[in-house]
Amino acid sequence: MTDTHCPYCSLQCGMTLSRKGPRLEVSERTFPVNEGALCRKGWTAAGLRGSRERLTTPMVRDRATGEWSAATWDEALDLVAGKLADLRSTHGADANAVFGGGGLTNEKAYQLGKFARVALGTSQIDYNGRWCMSSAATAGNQAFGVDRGLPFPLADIEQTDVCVLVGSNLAETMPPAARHLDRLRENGGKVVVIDPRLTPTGERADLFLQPVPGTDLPLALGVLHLLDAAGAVDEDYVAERTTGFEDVRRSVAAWWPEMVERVSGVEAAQLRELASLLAGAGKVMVLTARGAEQHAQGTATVLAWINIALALGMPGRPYSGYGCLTGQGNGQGGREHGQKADQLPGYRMIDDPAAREHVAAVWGVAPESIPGKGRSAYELLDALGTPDGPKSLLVFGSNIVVSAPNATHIASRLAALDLLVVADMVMSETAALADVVLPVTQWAEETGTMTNLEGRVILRNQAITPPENVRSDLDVIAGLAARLEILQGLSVGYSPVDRPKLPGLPGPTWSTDPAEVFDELRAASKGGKADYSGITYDRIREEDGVFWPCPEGSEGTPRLFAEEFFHPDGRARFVDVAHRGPAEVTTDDYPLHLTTGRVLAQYQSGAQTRRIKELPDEGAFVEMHPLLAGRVGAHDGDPVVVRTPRGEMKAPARIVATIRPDTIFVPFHWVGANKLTNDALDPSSRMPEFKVCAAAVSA
Ligand SMILES: Nc1nc2c(c(=O)[nH]1)N[C@H]1C(S)=C(S)[C@@H](COP(=O)(O)OP(=O)(O)OC[C@H]3O[C@@H](n4cnc5c(=O)[nH]c(N)nc54)[C@H](O)[C@@H]3O)O[C@H]1N2
Ligand SMILES: Nc1nc2c(c(=O)[nH]1)N[C@H]1C(S)=C(S)[C@@H](COP(=O)(O)OP(=O)(O)OC[C@H]3O[C@@H](n4cnc5c(=O)[nH]c(N)nc54)[C@H](O)[C@@H]3O)O[C@H]1N2
Ligand code: SF4
Ligand SMILES: [Mo]
Repeated sequence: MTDTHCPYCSLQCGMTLSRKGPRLEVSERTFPVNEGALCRKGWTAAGLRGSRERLTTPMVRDRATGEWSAATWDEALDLVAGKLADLRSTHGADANAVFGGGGLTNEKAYQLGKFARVALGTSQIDYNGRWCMSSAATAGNQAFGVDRGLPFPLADIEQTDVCVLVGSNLAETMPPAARHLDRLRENGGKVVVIDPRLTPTGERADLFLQPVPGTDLPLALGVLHLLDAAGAVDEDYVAERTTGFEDVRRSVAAWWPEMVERVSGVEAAQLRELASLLAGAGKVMVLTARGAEQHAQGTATVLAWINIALALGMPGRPYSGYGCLTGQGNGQGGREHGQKADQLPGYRMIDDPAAREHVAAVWGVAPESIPGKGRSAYELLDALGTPDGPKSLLVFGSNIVVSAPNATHIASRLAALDLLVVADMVMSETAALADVVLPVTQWAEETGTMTNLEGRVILRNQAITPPENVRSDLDVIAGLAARLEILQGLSVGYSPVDRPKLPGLPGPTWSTDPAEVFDELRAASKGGKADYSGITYDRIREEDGVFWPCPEGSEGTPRLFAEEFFHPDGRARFVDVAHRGPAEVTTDDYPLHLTTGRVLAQYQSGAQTRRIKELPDEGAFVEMHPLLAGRVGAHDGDPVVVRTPRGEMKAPARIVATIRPDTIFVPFHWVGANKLTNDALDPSSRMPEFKVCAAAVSA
């Protein structure tokens, strides 16, 4: 019996794994985040373990014939490292690129960032978190000076007075968390849900608002307008703990409820109801998720909702404030330790000289050898195989061709590469396009830490030995780094090929032991915003996880902002934001809003969950309102075609009265949805607009 955590979402529910012969069995375990409960995906997570779908040998594909052949690890790693070194010597270090994932452990994310900067010497590394919560991260940094998704434990929800969920379908995307909403209501609190679809989460709401996709920003401006008019602004808090309110106050003055109604489709009366709920509450929590964030105005939208929380004086007060419900298993830790294009471990910035110096010392390299900022995820993929772009891509933990926006275009960029390498447990749709596929261990077969949506660092313990010939990501990284050092003539791993090694630098090490890598990560994060230096595996085991920041000697920090925010002056910032609307507007040819998202039983690109027999694999569908179905002549269950300016897909209609008549919804767990989505990016977070574009549907 091994105590561990679920392989999937950011809740990181505690579970126990036990061996039943060759099989692995999941059973419940008391852990504060899930209190023993798991969703269907968690209960069935061991299903991939014995599955014939598991990759068990490195595979190399012949480009001419398209045929796969099995290779030994030495053959595969020699081939990859040789090609990487060639590309670097011909085109420069930025010819090689790396793509990581928010599902990787902290140890892997850390080592991947270091591998890119030190072993490859490339600036070209980013990860799928750009597609997840990056707009909330950017907004949090701007407003509070730090980005920790939830600045309080999740269970604090139960003690607030009003909880506003903007674009979250938590009842289906983190089901054990829905109990907090239920208990909040039992305690007499109110739940507000804002979503173009009445979801199982919306069904739990005391007040449900159903806006046009992409209009959460004007909604927020309208709410703040009403709060200010009602005298509900906490002037003392605003004066003592924030800056920038006057500009915001001026700009929301124009957002009368009737104007908001015209833009968002939400009735002025409902807006007034929300404002009076908020004005009368002592404690308010505003939580955003992908519905509000995955927009070309995602950062501005989150900032507008943060402005409401600040104006009410909530952040830093008990059971109050703003939070982002991060999505991936390690969505939080994955954005802290350097797999992001502009970042070094400990949430340090790569263009900060002090940060470079600190991290270089831990890595054993010269600060000037660390490259600068690279391209963001979508821009990186978009540049692949172009004259100035990378010629190779190493993918760890993402199924790009299913989950990237404008996916047909991205598939063509992958095809233009000289080398595509995918490390995965299964032959995902992206792995199937690779030149080399490397079979890696999955969660139960390795140890590592994850940081859940609360900023709680938890430990996944290895429960079972991996299949023969399968290696961990840390092994793959170490194997490639060792080969690159030899090929590049770098006995001490000093990265720029053309510079002599500096005396006195020990050079990097590439441990394959997660505990050793974690110790190095602790040192690298020390003094950074996300300081893990006081966290140890033993402490995590004893304390049910430890919240960062946790410098040495600290107990950890479950709740942030009680005294001050993370900006140098200790104050939070109001940021004045304006509404521009979605990047793509509806036209006569494309009269509908298309939005995309999730269903309970599937996870992300479906690479893992579509291979688990116990989970229903129903395929994509097109959710539409009966009025729309009547207009286009669609019948429930019959195929319809959805078109956008980028492509089309065919899937059965699912006719429900719970969606706006002007909006259709397609889940993205199956190939198709992302042939339709728009690759317009948020100007600061570089988040693509997954949640709205213009579409047409026909029967
Ligand atoms: N079952 C399941 N659970 C998951 C995942 C999964 O794939 N499957 N993935 C995990 C990950 S990585 C993430 S990021 C989270 C995501 O968790 P959520 O954000 O809860 O999930 P989504 O379904 O993407 O979007 C939430 C809701 O946003 C609504 N929405 C669409 N457009 C808009 C809009 O313009 N405004 C507003 N207000 N709402 C809008 C959708 O109708 C949807 O109900 O889930 C995590 N949990
Ligand atoms: N249209 C639309 N598109 C979306 C979204 C949306 O709402 N709408 N949401 C976006 C969001 S929020 C997210 S997070 C992304 C997620 O989309 P992806 O980045 O594709 O995420 P996954 O499907 O989880 O892919 C993870 C892959 O890595 C493998 N894997 C899992 N663990 C490991 C590991 O430890 N090591 C290695 N090497 N491989 C591993 C899995 O088998 C799988 O193939 O999708 C985004 N795309
Ligand atoms: S809610 Fe998330 S972490 Fe919990 S069992 Fe389901 S997928 Fe796993
Ligand atoms: Mo996500």
